[in-house]
Amino acid sequence: MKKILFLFLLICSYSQLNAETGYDLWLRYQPIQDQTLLGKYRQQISSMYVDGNSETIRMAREELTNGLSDMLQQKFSSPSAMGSAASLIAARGTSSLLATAGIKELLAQTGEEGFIIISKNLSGKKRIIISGNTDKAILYGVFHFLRLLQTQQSISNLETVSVPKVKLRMLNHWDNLNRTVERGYAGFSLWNWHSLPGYIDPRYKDYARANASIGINGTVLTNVNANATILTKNYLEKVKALADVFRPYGIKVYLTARFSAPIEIGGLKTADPLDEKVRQWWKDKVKEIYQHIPDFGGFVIKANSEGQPGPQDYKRSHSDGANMFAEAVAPFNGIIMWRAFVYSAEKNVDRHKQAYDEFVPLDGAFHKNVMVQVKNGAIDFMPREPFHPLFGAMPKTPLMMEFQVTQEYLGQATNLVYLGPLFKECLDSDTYTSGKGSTVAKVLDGSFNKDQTLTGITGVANIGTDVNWTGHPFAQANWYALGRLAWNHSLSAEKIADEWLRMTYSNHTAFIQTASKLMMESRDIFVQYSNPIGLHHIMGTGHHYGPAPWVNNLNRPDWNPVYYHKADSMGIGFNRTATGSNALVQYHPEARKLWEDMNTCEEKNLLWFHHVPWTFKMRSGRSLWDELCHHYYSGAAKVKEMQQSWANLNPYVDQQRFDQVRSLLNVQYDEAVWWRNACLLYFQTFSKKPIPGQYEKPDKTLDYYKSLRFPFAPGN
Ligand code: BDP
Repeated sequence: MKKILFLFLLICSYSQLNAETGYDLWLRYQPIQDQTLLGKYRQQISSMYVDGNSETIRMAREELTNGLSDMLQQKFSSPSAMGSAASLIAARGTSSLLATAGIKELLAQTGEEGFIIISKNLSGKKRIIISGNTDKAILYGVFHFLRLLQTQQSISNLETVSVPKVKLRMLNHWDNLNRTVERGYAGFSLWNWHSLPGYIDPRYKDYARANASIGINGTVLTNVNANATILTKNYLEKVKALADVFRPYGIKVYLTARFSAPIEIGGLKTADPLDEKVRQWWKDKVKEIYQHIPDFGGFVIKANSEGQPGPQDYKRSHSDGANMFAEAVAPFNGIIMWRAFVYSAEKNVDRHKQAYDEFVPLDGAFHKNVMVQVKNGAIDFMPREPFHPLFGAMPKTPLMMEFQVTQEYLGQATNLVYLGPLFKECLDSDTYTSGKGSTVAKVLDGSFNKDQTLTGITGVANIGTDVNWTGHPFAQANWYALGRLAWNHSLSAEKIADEWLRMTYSNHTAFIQTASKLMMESRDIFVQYSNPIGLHHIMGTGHHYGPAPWVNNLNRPDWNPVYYHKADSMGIGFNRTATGSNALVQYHPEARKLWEDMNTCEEKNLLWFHHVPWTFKMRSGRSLWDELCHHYYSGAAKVKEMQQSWANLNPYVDQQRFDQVRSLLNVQYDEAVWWRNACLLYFQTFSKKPIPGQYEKPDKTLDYYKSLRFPFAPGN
């Protein structure tokens, strides 16, 4: 009876949680409720001092003051007189305050951005020291320290040394100058170009704070499908205004460069990268940019891809193009990220193979300040995709990972899909290119090339003007995960989900257990009801919303879903073995072994690499057709379970965010059933086999699903 009463009171108290919009992301700094813990924290942090005067230090001080005051519910400040008396000191290693701290050796390991957080006896008093070699490092340390409190960790004996594994940790915004966002599902672009530079929306600062809190240090403001107007004087002043807001948070600004800009805004007749006038035009343009933004990061360039102009228009190579830009930005320490996302409809070659075929011969031909930016897989950010064969295949060229945080192919903003497991699956894949254990992550971080100075991970942003930034409340976790993994690719997806949940919702154990499971399973569930067993690229045309495996009438064969699933009366799947397109040959023989033989191929990628008979016996004992039905039906059924799990979490979540997730899970269920029914009814026209009797039959016809249209679907 007592127990029930307690539970009742607990539920009452939780349901009074204040409504939240989600705007604060994971930086909510909620008052700590656990009185024992609060007492301990208050004792350990009785006073604080942040040493220094730079803008960055001011931001660190502001964050620490606000964070501690809110969480510990007592007023904190950082009085300049206090200095050595404080129990929490954040200061550079060179600060006189830390002269006797004995941290030199530690700081020798942390480079420019890494930090330490240690407990130490200093002048007879136990203290917590946050330190690094730069102000930016201290800012990162401050955010990390706040996270320890937010996630209710012990701060008794701290000995953290944290150094980012890659140098460039970025977001790519696919934002257009008219504020639409290509593949954006969270409203419009944050960048209000029209009111910039005069009006600085406070949101710009909050954007920078959020990024700095997870270690992101670069942002590409514009769409890869670039518009040359961003490079005109008017717009550069606007870019400068944003760069000024981001700078104190350690974030550099980058732009996309349209290859044909010399013609479009420069009045030249050509954009040939070997033409002297063109080269000079870019040099002048770059100089102008640096006059506005002295620490401008550089350019991302999509060239000769999906209709974008590029060097091949002039019979020049990708390296000719990239090196022209590299030369222009080199005097200012700028870098070029040249995208490897290229495939041509004219070539009758499996799209999977084209980037590798074009780029591997260019290994070693790029200037030192060029990175080749490679998507995680060879096709296109699919729900599940083997790692891109370029990883490990260009040992002389630094490769930048491009993940897609925005869920173009993973349920957009209506489906709860946590991408941590997807990112990790790719990062942990073994390329075998420098022996066993040559994971994609190690290729990226330069483990196999001592001379590699540029390393990086970027993600296509999922951020827009929606009040909660990302549309789906749980999509915030994907932004968070990208940053955390870019900092430390060896973190597990579980650990990241756990941190995010604690900071974004609640530290309550019952909440964490259920919500973490929900997140960790969500990506596999999405794959099951949309693209199981290695199916890919079977989504709706243009907007990419929902299923449309039947589409076969697009201009380019490699844009048609039928090109990818190849269903016929015999079976289904893309034969990429030696008897088919032989894309497999692009992988190291050891890596290839996972997939080469239909009988031993990992089942999750089976149809990616093989055309498999409908009657093929799967490991479950079922035929391929029955297995396909099993996946589609159990995937949809699991969304029902997700709904139930979420319903149980009502006591721990404020009503506003709870309701939004609940409603979206209802939408997600409907969409799962739509994927399931549409795909199975269509594939059944080839397999000619019944949907096994235990499953409820689709209540709509294939024609109905084919007739659906979404003229205003977002992000298109
Ligand atoms: C595809 C998107 C398209 C992008 C392209 C790219 O559908 O909008 O422009 O990738 O990465 O997945 O360039």
